[in-house]
Amino acid sequence: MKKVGPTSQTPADKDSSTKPESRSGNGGELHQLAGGAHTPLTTNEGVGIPDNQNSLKSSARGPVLLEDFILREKVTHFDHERIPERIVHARGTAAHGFFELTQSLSSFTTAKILTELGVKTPLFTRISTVAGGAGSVDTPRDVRGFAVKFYTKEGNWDLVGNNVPVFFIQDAIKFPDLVHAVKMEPDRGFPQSATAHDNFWDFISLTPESMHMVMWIMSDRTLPRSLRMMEGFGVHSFRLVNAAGKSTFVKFHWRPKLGLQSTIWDETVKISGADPDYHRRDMFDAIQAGRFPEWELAVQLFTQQEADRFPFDHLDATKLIPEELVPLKVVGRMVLDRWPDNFFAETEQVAFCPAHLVPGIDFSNDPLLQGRLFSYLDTQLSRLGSTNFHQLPVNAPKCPFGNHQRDGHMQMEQPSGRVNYEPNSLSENSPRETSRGFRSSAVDESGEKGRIRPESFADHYTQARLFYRSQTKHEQSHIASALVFELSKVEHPHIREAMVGHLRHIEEKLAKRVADGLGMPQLPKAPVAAAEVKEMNPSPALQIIGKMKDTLEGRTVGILIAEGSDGVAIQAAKNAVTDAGASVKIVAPKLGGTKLADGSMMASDGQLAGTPSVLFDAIVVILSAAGAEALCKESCALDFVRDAFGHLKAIGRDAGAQKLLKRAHVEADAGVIDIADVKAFLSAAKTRQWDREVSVRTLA
Ligand code: HDD
Repeated sequence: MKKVGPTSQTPADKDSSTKPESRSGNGGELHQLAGGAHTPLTTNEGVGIPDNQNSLKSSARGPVLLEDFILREKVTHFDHERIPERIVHARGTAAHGFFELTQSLSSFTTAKILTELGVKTPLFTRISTVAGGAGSVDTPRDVRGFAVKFYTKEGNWDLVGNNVPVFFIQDAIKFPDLVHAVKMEPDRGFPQSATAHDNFWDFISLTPESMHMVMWIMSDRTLPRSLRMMEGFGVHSFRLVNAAGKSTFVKFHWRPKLGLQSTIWDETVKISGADPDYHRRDMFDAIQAGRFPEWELAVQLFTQQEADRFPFDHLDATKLIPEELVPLKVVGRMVLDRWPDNFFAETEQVAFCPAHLVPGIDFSNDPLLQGRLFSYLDTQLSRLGSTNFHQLPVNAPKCPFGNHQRDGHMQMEQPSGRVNYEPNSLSENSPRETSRGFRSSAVDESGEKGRIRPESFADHYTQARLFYRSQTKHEQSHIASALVFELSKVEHPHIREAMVGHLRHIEEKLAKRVADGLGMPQLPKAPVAAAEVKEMNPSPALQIIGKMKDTLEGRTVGILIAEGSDGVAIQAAKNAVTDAGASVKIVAPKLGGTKLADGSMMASDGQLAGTPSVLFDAIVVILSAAGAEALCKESCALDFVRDAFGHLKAIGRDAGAQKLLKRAHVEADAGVIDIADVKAFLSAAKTRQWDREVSVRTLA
């Protein structure tokens, strides 16, 4: 048989003794890296691999031999590349960064991370969706997980929260039911990453304690524009414990430097198709560009006596403490400034656990939190496969640590010496108890043991009402419309009716809007409420619109151009937008180059058909008459402007673009601006044209 020359993409190293005797060709045109010394490719046992293109065969066209240990090792490893994905929060994006304390809490806690001003504590933050699988899209309507691992000097502290300050259920024993109900239905395997189905709403309609959370998930909070424009919450009350052993309750809040911003439903649906990795890419791009995502850490501190006066029980995770009742105190900042080197090793293998606390911080008796303390460690054992997962670099503390726990699957440490127990008299240096260790705060507990839900947890509607009434009218319309959308996907009428019945306790007008949107002939009966629904003062801090920042920072403006566009106008718009802190992307029918009016060529960042306006916060359209004429025949160009209009975005345009706008039925309004008045455009681009909404869609 004729022997053919080497075909590998990377040339084998210079040692001719490793050259294979025989290889069949697979095309010799592959790009080869320039010669020089290469890291030799080896098996996991360190044996050099001379041919990474062909398996070992009995003859050139004969069967593959079982003795090919190189093939078997490689394929076996590949077969086991995936580990079980997280049962919830499988889809996540993470980054490294630091926390810097700006205001000491030394009178409340001994935790160094909260008392040492100016010290930068390294951290790893993972933000996730909850319901979808690891490969699901970034932008379903879903709560976002917000988990931070602080590598403090006194051990790892994990603050494992969400972008919503309350939760669906009051007791951890209901979590498996909640998650089963929200995930794909077990017989049919759909829907992926969506609450709009019977099982979810069936469970919810039978779980009145979830009504407050329902208001949050139906709001635009679950449609964040960017992970950088979301709040985060520790949800539960925790305790801070000072040197005297005195404890103070605390709630943790993350507040984004860029302010809050969400998308709207129709836009979100389209983003999912246009860029399934929209949020991950946005975070990656921001970090690569040095625009580091940043949040303030704020705390709400309160004593037991103050808690006793709240008109709700702060140990109930379906309740929040309005900022107007206990103000937020900003104590530090988190900056995410480094993308992980390897997605699997870090983002996938990071193991958070609410039980990871440091001295000076302690748990409260919130029964949901208490159940979580067990669940997370347990899940890592099946997900990461070993009790030694804490040794993985992303999970290992960055302070010295050691004990006498030994062995187990994938033990990476190699402890030396005779002693593996404590106390012992044989080793001076083996780990011993430390007076600086974690101490639980001394809390007096008494009462009868039992499976009891306290009376103080019985009110399920007051804070749902508080949330709804605190919203602007636009946000209220979005909540009502989201409920209509979700419940319209529910096949069983009794579930829809049960849900509308609950809404009557929250706000009669909301129930009517939803019933009307669903075409219900009459309002269903409200269920019996377990406790009187009380009035609370509205809390504007619960709005998104009220918390948007008057800035273009972190936003992106898309400029649509075509053959013959005015290069001077494009450049002027580009400069003004970038000066205002936003990024610009040029969109054109062709990627490589567009011939402008002056004959020069301009490359674009996105090809029109694959770069719809849903990817931008505002758009500018600069076209020649001929360019506009040509684009009028392109549905993607018509969608570009029509969607920007429908999604309430500012549209800057020159005279030539008018024709395209007209063909797309884009009406002139306060947000459609001649780009010559670039100041007016910039100011409109910082927000949405909320008043336009009634002209573009019927909301419930
Ligand atoms: Fe949970 C993951 C947040 C209740 C059981 N949870 C997980 C993650 C976040 C949260 C952000 C992803 C962490 C990561 O990025 O790896 N979970 C919450 C919040 C809750 C909550 C804010 C309520 C306030 N969770 C909760 C309960 C239980 C769990 C009541 C069980 C009784 N959660 C888990 C879990 C997960 C998890 C199954 C899946 C993957 C993991 O832990 O590591 O154990």
